[in-house]
Amino acid sequence: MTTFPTYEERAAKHPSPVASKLLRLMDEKKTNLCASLDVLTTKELLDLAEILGPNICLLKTHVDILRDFSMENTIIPLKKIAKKHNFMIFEDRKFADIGNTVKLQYSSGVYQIVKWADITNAHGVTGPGIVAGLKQAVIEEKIEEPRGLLMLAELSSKGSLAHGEYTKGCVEIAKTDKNFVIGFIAQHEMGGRSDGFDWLIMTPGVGLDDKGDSLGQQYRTVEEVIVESGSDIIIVGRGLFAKGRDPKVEGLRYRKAGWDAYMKRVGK
Ligand code: 5BU
Repeated sequence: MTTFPTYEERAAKHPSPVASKLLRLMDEKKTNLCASLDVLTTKELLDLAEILGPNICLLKTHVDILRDFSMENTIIPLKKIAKKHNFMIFEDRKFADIGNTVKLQYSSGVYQIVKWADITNAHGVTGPGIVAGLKQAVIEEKIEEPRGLLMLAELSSKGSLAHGEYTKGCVEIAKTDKNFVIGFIAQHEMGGRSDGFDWLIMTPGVGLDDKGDSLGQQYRTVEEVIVESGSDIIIVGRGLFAKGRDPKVEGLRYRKAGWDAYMKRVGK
């Protein structure tokens, strides 16, 4: 049977400062829960960040959903809450263009994602130039805090075309920059810790009460994702805060489920 190293052991050896910081805080806080907050207003985002903060390692945003986004009123307070509760921020931007365009999209426009998101992600459809373009934005903007990229290797939605050769191609693209690319958004492990890589696997489409939604989302349980599929981080959205759910209660519940599953996986 394969033995899985702990988050702590991986943190100590990881070549990426972002991955290392995240693995360390997961170990210290005892959580592998990423809250995905698809909400319409800054107030809802900040309120949920404050409530869920103690139970999460990562907060995932889609800032283009917010009606009232601003650096001053959204990002500055969000960063303060992140510092207070010790979690990192992941903007789920899903970049998908040629290197030069994504470089501009990452650094400029209304959102200036490179300035504040510890982690973002990209599709592999345009080839390895996407990694190089995003990395150039980090360098040219002289960002001092470390930044990390996840490649979208697999999706949770029904009928997704991201599988087989496409997924393998994403892994090859990830290998082009071992310090910047920290892992994958995927439904399964992507080659584990072979060839000197230690990919972080983050998995959306996680729900303990529902099987999916009416628009193609498919949910698997925490146990399926962490123990059976070897993922490292569970990404949970509506399971935490949909109408009728108490985010405080659900935050604790998913955190415990995620941590218990991790303990089982590492054999503790
Ligand atoms: P939910 O409310 O837990 O269904 O939200 C899931 C989030 O994860 C949502 O923000 C999606 O954009 C995101 N997601 C996903 O659901 N499935 C995927 O394969 C990818 C992202 Br990639």
